[in-house]
Amino acid sequence: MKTISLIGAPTDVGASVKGASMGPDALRVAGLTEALQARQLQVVDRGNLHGPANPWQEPVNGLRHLKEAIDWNQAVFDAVGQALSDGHLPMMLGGDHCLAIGSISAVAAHCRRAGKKLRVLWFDAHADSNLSTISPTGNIHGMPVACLMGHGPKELIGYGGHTPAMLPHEIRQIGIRSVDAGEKKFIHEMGIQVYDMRYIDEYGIRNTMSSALAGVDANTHIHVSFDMDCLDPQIAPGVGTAVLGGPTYREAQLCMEMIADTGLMGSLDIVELNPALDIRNQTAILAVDLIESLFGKSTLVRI
Ligand code: HAR
Ligand code: MN
Ligand code: MN
Repeated sequence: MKTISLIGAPTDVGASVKGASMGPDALRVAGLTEALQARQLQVVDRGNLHGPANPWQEPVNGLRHLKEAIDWNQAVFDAVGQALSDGHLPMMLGGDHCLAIGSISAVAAHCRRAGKKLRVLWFDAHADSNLSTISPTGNIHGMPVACLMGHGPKELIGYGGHTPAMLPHEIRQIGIRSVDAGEKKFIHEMGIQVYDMRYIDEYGIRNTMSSALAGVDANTHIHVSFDMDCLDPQIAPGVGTAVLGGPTYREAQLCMEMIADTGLMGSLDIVELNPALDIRNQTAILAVDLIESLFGKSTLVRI
C-alpha cells in the first residue's frame, strides 16, 4: 500500500499578501486525510514544520525575507528528503510557492540517487522565474523556478550541495498567464517549455497534457507543483495573487486524471492556498477534490 506523508509548511514569508500560512490547516479541515484514506492510501500526517515568523519587511537587495525563506526551505528540504527515504510519497502543504525550492531540491536529489528521470509539472498562473535584479516585488515566491535552475542567492540554490537542482528540460509549466518582462527573457534564454493559457486555448487541455507528459517512462519520477492560483479565480478565490482566465474545473480535472493515468507521480506540492481570502473554504475543498483525481479517483464510466 502506498503511504503519503503530509508535510505542512505554514508560512507566507515568500509572499507580500498575508494568509498562505494557514493553508495546511485549511486542507486538513477540508478532509484531505480522509479523502486519501478513501482511495486506499495510507496517510502519515507529519504535522506542521516550524520556522521563523514572518517579519513583514521590505525587500533588501531585491529580496524580501531571504533569511526566513532559507530556513523554511531547509526544513522542507529535510522533511521531503526524509519522506522519500522512508519510501513515502511526500505531499508538501504550503505555504507560499517559495517552498518548492526546498521540496523540489529534495526530490531532484532523490532522483539522482535512484537513477531516475525527473519531470516537474508546474501548474501556475505565474512563471515564478524572477531574479532579485528583475523582480518587481522582491517576493521570493516569484523566484523558485529560477532558484532551482541555479539562478538566485547562493543559500537558496545549494540545498543538498548540488547546483542547479533542476535542468530546464526537466520542467513543464502549465496555465501560465502572468509573466514579467524580465521573466520572459529568462524563460527564453533557459529554454523552458511553457504551456501558457494561449497554448491551452488553441490546442486544448488534452493536447497540452499529452505534450507535457511526452517522454515520461517507467523510470520517470513526476513531481507536481500545484499553485492554486493556476485555477480560474471564479472557482479558486482563496489565493493571494489571483489572475483572471485560468483553467476551468473540468480542464483541471482532466490534467489531474491524465497524470494519475501515468502512475508515475512520486511527490506533490499544494501551495498558495490563502484561507483568509477564501469563501467558506471552497478553494481548499477544491484542492482536495483535485488531489483525489491525482490519486486515481475518476468519474469515468466507459470501459
Ligand atoms: N511575478 C510577480 C512577482 O514576481 C508575481 C508572483 C506571484 N507569485 C505567486 N507565485 N503567486 O506563483 O512578484
Ligand atoms: Mn507559484
Ligand atoms: Mn502563482
